Amino acid sequence: RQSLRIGLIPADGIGKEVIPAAKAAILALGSDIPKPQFIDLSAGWETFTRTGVALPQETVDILRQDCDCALFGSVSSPSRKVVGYSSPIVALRKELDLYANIRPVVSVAPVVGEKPSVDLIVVRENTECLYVKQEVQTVGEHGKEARATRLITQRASQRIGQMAFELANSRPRKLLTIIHKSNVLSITDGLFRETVRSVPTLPEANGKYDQVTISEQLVDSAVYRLFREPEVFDVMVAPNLYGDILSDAAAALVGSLGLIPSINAGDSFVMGEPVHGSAPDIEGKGIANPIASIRSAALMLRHLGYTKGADRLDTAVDQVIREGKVLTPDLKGTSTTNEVLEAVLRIL
Ligand code: NAD
Ligand code: K
Ligand code: MN
Repeated sequence: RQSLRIGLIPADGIGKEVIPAAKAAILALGSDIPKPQFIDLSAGWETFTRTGVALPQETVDILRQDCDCALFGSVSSPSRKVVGYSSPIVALRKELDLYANIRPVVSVAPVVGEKPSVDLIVVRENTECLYVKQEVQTVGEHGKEARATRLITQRASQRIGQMAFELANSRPRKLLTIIHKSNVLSITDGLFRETVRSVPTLPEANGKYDQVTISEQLVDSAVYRLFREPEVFDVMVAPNLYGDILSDAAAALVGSLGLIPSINAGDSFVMGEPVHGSAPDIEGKGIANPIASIRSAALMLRHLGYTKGADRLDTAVDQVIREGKVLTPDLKGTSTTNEVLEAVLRIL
């Protein structure tokens, strides 16, 4: 491959501060990856207020036709209903069929507040559950009533299950925990649980996952356990909403959301994205932690097979964390986004 075409969608808030840092880190990899070519694309709340559309069709078309992969920052979605607005990241995941959200949470050093020996991956289903966003409000006998559809399909559960088994099988401990709430939601979560459980018995599995130990845990007690003994978890697979919540919770164990990367992965496209949102409380101050985004770039490159480039990014970031001298305020440091980036670039 001659070049690597990377769509950049910083979107809103600190996304605009951390995605440029990821870009700079990728550029520092030199010949360890094909020559990167960046394509700036718009989406988000600001785009919506400017143009009336949160996810321009042009952005989707360019991602599909002209990009090998993409990096997404974060959107500022309002908590109230705004006519015509819909979260562009939720839409993009569906448009590009990025059905798996893979979120590794790993402790690398005793950063302030960090629990040692956390080394887990949350595999979050990325296209359905309550995120189908079919909500209605009606008026009943006792006033307003709001309902939401929670969609769980065999197809989506099976492919996220396959992704989770693949990941678990590739790791030393080979442990997969299925997260659900089937004791209450026996039909929806029941289908998810059953379908994931049956992945090793599919003809195409063909004994591949024999070494994987399967366990399961109800989502509420999984959070409890995550806080008490996070070391018991290896790969956790969950429906969309539980996966979202679990990964933010796991982030707290290793010090900050500003450290946690993800990829949105499908069969033909991958988009790196820090797990955090647009962080309006620190936006514009230049103190957002760029590490989640740099690690997201590493995950994206690794997914594409550029292991050397990915390793270099991860090693540099880990070293900065371990040294503990140049850290942003979320990690009790006093450094800026740019100072952390500079420290990473010096190592690179
Ligand atoms: P958030 O993740 O933006 O922030 C939670 C807390 O973590 C804040 O205190 C913030 O300052 C801190 N934080 C997050 N990232 C950080 C970083 N890189 N460095 C330092 N500190 C960091 O969550 P929120 O406050 O609940 O949501 C804010 C907005 O983000 C909302 O509009 C929400 O819709 C949006 N959001 C978007 C995405 C996405 O783009 N996929 C994900 C989550 C939230
Ligand atoms: K994000
Ligand atoms: Mn989230």
